[in-house]
Amino acid sequence: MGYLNCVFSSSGSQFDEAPVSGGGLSQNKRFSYGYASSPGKRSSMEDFYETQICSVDGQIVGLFGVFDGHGGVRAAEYVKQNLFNNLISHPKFFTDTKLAIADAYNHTDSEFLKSENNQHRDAGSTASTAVIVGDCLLVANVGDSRVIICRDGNAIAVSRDHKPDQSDERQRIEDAGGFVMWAGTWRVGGVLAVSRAFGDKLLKQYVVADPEIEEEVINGSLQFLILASDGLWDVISNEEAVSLVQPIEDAVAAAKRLTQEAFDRGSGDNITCIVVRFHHDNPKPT
Ligand SMILES: *[C@@H]1O[C@H](CO)[C@@H](O)[C@H](O)[C@H]1NC(C)=O
Ligand SMILES: *[C@@H]1O[C@H](CO)[C@@H](O)[C@H](O)[C@H]1NC(C)=O
Ligand SMILES: CC(=O)N[C@H]1CO[C@H](CO)[C@@H](O)[C@@H]1O
Repeated sequence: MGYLNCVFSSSGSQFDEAPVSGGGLSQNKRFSYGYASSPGKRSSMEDFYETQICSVDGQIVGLFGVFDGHGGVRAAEYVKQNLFNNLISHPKFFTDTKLAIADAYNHTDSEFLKSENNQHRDAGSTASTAVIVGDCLLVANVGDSRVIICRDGNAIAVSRDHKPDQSDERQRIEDAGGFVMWAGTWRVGGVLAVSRAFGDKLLKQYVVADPEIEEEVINGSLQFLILASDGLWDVISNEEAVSLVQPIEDAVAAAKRLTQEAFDRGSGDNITCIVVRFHHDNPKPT
């Protein structure tokens, strides 16, 4: 287990009516972040998020995640509380970060399912995470909380939404003996509108927590990163999000602006976003 010293950590607040926001700056000043979260026009909040800047074995690591729950808050809250701890304590966190991420997703899901024994309603959650280690950005996701980056002014999606009507996802589900059915939207087993998730015990054979992982180089062309729940992406395109954030230097103000815009456009869902800005004018750590 690595030496761990978390200097800043924030929590998703479950039943807050008003939007919450906040942010921070890494000690080496190479990146800053802001988050904003609003229950939107519905009454309960099932979006959770986590932001941490930690020192693991003396190296600064950024950890950011958005977890959009369904069927209650249990899965989203569990993933928020455990996923990053499981990740940074993985023996291969530095030497094979991709493997560590895949293992941490799998392990966290298994442990959550074990804890779910006496529940009669299935709970599940998406997870989209961004991990900053040195000059490397690793984005992983299950579900539809999309992550995009802005590189040289261009909006680039670095996660893929896991929807049951994606042909390869549908094939994977059918190969496992499941089915995809239209019920207002395409749903696994006629029930669930995402094809990968944490939890969802009854659909687990089909709805896996196996993340897709994308690696990006942090260099002068990488300007910022946005992670958000579908409450935002339902009403704002990737390009619009980049245009909105680009002129706003302060990451907290940018996250608030995005959330407000989604709300103003009538998003009826929970809205949560995290903006991470990279600062290239600061010296690299030695
Ligand atoms: C997840 O872990 C279990 C053991 O806990 C293992 O059997 C399974 O193959 C793993 N799945 C993936 C996708 O790594
Ligand atoms: C940064 O990395 C990207 C993607 O790997 C590459 O296309 C680009 O040329 C690099 N830009 C700079 C300024 O190093
Ligand atoms: C306040 C709000 O929008 N709550 C919703 C958050 O998202 C979950 C899952 O989509 C809904 O079930 C909640 O009603």
